[in-house]
Amino acid sequence: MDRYAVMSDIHGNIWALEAVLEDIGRRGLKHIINLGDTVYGPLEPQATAERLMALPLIGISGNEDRLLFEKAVASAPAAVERVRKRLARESVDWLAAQPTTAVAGKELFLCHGTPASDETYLLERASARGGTLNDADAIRAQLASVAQPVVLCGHSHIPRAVHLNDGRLIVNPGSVGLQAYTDDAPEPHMMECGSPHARYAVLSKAGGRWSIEEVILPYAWDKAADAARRNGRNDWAVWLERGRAA
Ligand SMILES: [Mn+2]
Repeated sequence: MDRYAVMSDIHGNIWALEAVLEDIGRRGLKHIINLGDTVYGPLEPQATAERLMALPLIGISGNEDRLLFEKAVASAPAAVERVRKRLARESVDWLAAQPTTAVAGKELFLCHGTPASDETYLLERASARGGTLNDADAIRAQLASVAQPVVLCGHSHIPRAVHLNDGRLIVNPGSVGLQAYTDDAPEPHMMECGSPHARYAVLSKAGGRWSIEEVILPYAWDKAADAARRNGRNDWAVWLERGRAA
């Protein structure tokens, strides 16, 4: 039987990551997939990178990982520069070495946003009121180049399993480390899960069919929120504590 633990959008939340890795260990899952946006944010980017570099992960990068290794130092926004200053050179190199998409175990295609863009939501239309499920045609159009029957994506931080009428399955495991946020680009919008619990997914194939288990775990979100406040991000602290964008 094929079994995978699928994580995404850890965002430097080492406390949530430890809770997820403990659960993965308890279940004896050997194959771990990470869909990117791994360290960016006001939490513990270096500790998160060190923890993950020691694991046999199948990993890809996300749009906010990319900011850390791609932009010239002089042109990077202050928030990006703050995170980069806290990362060891080898952590930045490790992020830069991750591909933007990957294939795992023949049937799984991995992307952070869509196959073509790490900053486009595959499954949601984003608005000031949150993410709503995208039309099936719009999702299928984004996946025209993908041959695999299962697509794993992240980026929106909203756990979902979507089935297309061509038989394909798209799974977003949600976010390990950040259950709500607001963003200004491409237009002001927000995402929220409604609880601060860490999230990841377990995919298993049995009898020729894939099952998805969405795992929702308590962890020390007060510690993560304290770290955000210490680093001057009260907005992150509220998102972390409440799983709500405001
Ligand atoms: Mn992202």
